[in-house]
Parts: sequence; C-alpha cells; structure tokens
Amino acid sequence: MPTHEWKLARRTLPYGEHTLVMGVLNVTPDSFSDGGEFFSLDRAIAHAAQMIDEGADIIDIGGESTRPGSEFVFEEEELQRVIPVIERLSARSSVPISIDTTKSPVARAAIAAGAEIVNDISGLRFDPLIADEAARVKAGLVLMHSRGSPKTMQQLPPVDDIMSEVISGLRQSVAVAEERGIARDNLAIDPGVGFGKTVAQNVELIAKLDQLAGEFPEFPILIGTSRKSFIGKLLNNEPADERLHGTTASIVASVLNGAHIVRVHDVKATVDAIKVVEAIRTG
Ligand code: 7PJ
Repeated sequence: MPTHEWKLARRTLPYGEHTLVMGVLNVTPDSFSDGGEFFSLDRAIAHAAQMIDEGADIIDIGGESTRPGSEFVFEEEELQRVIPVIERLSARSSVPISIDTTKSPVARAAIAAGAEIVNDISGLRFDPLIADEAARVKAGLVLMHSRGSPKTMQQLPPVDDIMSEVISGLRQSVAVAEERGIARDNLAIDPGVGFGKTVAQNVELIAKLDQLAGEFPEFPILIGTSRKSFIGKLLNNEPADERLHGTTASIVASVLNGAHIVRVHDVKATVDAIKVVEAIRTG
C-alpha cells in the first residue's frame, strides 16, 4: 500500500504502509484505582507510558464510557477526568493524543490541553460543534458510525444491510464535517464495530472492510475491535479480560482487509501481530 498522510493539529501521520496503533486509555472511576476508590493520575500516566514504550503511535483518552448500555456522563465530570491526564501526558511525551468524546466543550478543552485528534463515536450526530473545535486548530477528526445513543443502541432493531447503513451514515458525517469547515485531509473514518450492530454484522464489517476502504479511498480507516462483546460471543461468552487472542485475530483480519489504524487495549500483542502480518503482506 502506498503511503498517505493524515493531517493533525501539529504534525502529519503517514499511513498506508505501516499500520498505526492507537492505545486506549480509559479514565473512568473504575480504572486506575489508587488502591482505594479513587482514580490515580499517576497510574493512568504510567499506563500510557507503557503503551508508548510498547509502540503505540497514538494514545486515545476517554472519560465518558461510551460502551453500549452505558450512562451519560456530565460535562464537568468528564472534563475533570480527562484534562489533567492530557496535560500531564502532553508535557512528558510527544505522542499524538486523541480525545474520545462526543461533547464540543470537552473537545475544546482537550485541544487546549494538547490533544491533536478528536475521536467522535457519534460521527457528529450528538454535537456537530465538535467539528468547529477541530477545524479551528486543524485537528484530526475521527468520524465513527454508530446508531442511537450508547444507552439505547443495543435495543434498536437491527438494520438489514449493515454495509449500506455504515456507508451512508459515514457519508452523512463527512458532509457535516465539511460544512463545518473540516478539510478532508484531517478526517479518518471508522465503521464502529459493536455500536448498534449484531454479532454477524460486526463480523461482516471486518470481512468487508476492503469494500468500505474502496468507498472512502481518501480517508484513513480506523477500526476498534479490542475486547468487544462480539468476540466474547464468538468464544463461548469469554469475559473481556479473556478476549486477547480473539482480539488479535480480528486485528490481523482488519489489517489484511485494509485497516490503517487499529484502536486497542493490548499494544504489545498488537504491535507484534502487525509486524508479522506486514512482513507477509510485503512478501
Ligand atoms: C471505539 C471508540 C471504536 C473509535 C470506543 C470500547 C468502546 N472510538 N471508542 N472506534 N470504541 N474510533 O472500547 O469497547 O470502535 S469505546
């Protein structure tokens, strides 16, 4: 694959030849405990540092659990969770930081604190002003396909043609982004595995990722399969912490089918798998 460039606020990331790894840093109260019931900033930063050592190209920081079924988090709370982490991480590392949020005030504060990418799981459906914040500084903007809200998406009746639904949803998101002043070379797109889709549809999205890439040839394709419940369901209901091998298989398939960026919790396993896949792909 030839090399292309994804433009972020302060740099350009080459993609296409080498698959980029986005490491997930969840900063919710149930992660990085200080040993008691409080969140530890030091532990969150240490985990980010470990992912960077293991080869993460991007760190994606999220303070609103957007997992299917999760509750809404208020803006103030989300800001208090993510901003100190972004400030600290951007002061000590040059790795590009992404903010996983659907709220424009959070995107704005995260950018001011050092984030260079905004990752919106709603594809600008919840708060289109997210695009204005990204456009102001020419940040990268990830548009992910999803249906409904995190609280309701798994109750929605399934659509019958998931590929057409994802393609038309993403076209709509790209159109909104452009109307709000985002340049096309700042965009990345994501089919949104696990967000309002059945197990079979998640599998289909990975199997046909090359088709999605063909529909959006100008944009980097990001995909997040890591530890998701469709993998658990394919593996006899394995819990999230037992889904590493299943996750790795989904990553390998995604890379062979045209993913440019993979969003994962287990960076070392992913980096190793990608090295081997890329050696094979290059021949
Ligand atoms: C994704 C995400 C994903 C992008 C989450 C989880 C749920 N952002 N944020 N793509 N998933 N771009 O990690 O299980 O698939 S939160």
